Amino acid sequence: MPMLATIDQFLSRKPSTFPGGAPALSGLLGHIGLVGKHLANDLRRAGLANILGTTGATNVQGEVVKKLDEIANDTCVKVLRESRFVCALASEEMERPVIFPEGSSRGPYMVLVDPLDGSSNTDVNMPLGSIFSVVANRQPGRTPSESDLVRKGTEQVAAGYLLYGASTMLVFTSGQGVHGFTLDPGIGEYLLSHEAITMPARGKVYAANEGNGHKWSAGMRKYFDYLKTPDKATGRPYSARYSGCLVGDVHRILLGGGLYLYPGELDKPEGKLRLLYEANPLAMVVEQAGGKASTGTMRIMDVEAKTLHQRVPLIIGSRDDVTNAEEHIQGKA
Ligand code: AFP
Repeated sequence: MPMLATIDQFLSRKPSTFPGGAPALSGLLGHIGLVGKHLANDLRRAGLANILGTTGATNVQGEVVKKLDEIANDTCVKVLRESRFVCALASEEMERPVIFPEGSSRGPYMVLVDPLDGSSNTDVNMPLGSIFSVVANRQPGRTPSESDLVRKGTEQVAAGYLLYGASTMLVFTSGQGVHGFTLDPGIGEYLLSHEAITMPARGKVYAANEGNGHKWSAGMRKYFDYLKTPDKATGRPYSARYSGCLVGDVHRILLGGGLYLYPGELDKPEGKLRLLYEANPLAMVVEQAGGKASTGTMRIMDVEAKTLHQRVPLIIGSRDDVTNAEEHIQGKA
């Protein structure tokens, strides 16, 4: 069996459209991967290291902060502060971004992260993730401002996630397909396990918190009735698969098809999920695998970015399933 490629070996195989080329992308992913190695190590021993439970504080989202949320955010800041590729970092856990001190060698990339996605799973040993979005400083060498980080999804130059499941994976795109690397804890290296992931146009599963169903529009509720109505020809009813971790659910759908929905609610039309470091990066990944990501009425990556922590309804997954959901939401089905 040939030796599985590392991220650097894989990226140097073909020309890269990433600004700065394959070496820059490989270097940046190497540092994001290092965040993953630290967090995978912490999570594996979390029950032994008194790092379960909450800190007692609440974050900018008004959510109770888990000890592991704080550890994950600190790890992102510490590792990316030392990265010569990164000049700024924004995070779900920080009200304002960190603009790293100017340095001649500091690179033009700005990273936006959800350091620990699915934190309601931390204390019950269920899947967790980290999500990252990368945009380029519009004026390399000039110290960026917060507004330089608030960008449309179409301006991302790379995006992806780390999945902390039975194994730890790094899945990313830089606009040239979606590729998955699995961490081999024995050698501490991410090795190519899923090259050029493509999604089926339609799936058999859906992921949503149906406990919120009474807050949804009539069109959305009609779509869920559609999903659960038996019909052999269209493979219905679909099965419900909701893990409490967006990364885990999207990873399942990326490999097997289907869709994840966190709709807007009648009293909260913007929904729960954050545009810049949850919806946009996963939208870039899913689109690059042939899928689709929508608010229900428009493409996620075309949504105007206005504030760092803005929320957006998210329907993401197999192309035909998302289109079908949109038609129900818009009253066309
Ligand atoms: P947390 O990271 O705050 O737990 O939120 C997780 C998440 O953003 C996403 O990973 C889940 O799919 C979704 O929210 C869970 O939300 P509900 O608890 O409202 O179902």
